[in-house]
Amino acid sequence: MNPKTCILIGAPVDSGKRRAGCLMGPDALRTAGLTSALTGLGLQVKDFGNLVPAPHDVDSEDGPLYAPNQTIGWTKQLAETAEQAMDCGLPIFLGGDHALSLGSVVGVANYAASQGRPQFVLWLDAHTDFHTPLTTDSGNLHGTPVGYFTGRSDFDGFPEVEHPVPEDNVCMIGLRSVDTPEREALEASDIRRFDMRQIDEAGIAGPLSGFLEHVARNNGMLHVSLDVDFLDPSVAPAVGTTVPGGATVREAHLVCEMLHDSGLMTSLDLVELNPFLDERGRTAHLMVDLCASALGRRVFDRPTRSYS
Ligand code: 6HN
Ligand code: MN
Ligand code: MN
Ligand code: MN
Repeated sequence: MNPKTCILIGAPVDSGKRRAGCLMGPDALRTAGLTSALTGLGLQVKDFGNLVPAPHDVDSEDGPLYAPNQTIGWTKQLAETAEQAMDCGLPIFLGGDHALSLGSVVGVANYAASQGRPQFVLWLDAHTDFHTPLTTDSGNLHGTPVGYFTGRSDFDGFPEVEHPVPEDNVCMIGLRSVDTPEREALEASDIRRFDMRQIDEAGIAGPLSGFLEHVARNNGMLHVSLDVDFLDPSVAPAVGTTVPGGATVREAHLVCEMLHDSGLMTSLDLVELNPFLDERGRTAHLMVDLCASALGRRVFDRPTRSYS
């Protein structure tokens, strides 16, 4: 059953990298019509407004990491809010950069643990975001959320991850920019990963179906994290980390339509939208349309597919 209530949680996180602008993301998604797109599908929508980070020490400018204290403040706030919101419906985290997923995923995983259910994560991104604070070259913490929520070490000062998401419960699709330390760690892990070449060769539906079957067999809760740069920059320019050769509009919609048909998605991040880089709102509108597909918008009805 798909939940009937969506909870919009604005998370104007901009501390995950140096280039500013993602703080405008939540309001751009609202301006692009997110609420009416969802109510038009017969869903209830509650908007929790925009969060602020938990109190934190001021960041200095000379460390190897960019703005770690601010990201720690966001992680605490988001983890708490995410866990609470899971009781009210399907939370949609409006980013904000991808550092928000350090908090959103930990929060939903804590909730899943409280229900005695396993947490799964679908990572739709050009990047793996599997760094730790010690392996990142850029010092940008938006490149670390998967490392954090799967329980990698060296996240000093961050809240302890009580319920790490098991590697085998994580699936990445869309990859085409992977740093060497990420590649080495990933190859030694059980994380499922599909780069763009595999999508070119086999299509996107097969890898996704296989993962959805895995989620369903385990009665899992499924968090989906959609980074704007999953999409090709020609259709989604409003992101600081564009990488050519990304998903097409139809590939992305198909993923979202299959997610809806599966009935498995229990929470969603829409991240990395930088409205400062957009062209007349086209990226914001595309993200809203994808979100609508994930929540049931379709051209024609078709039988619901059940995975097991
Ligand atoms: N994202 N691997 C690069 C870095 O700086 O660590 C890029 C990270 C991109 C982050 O996709 O949200
Ligand atoms: Mn990302
Ligand atoms: Mn617990
Ligand atoms: Mn990315």
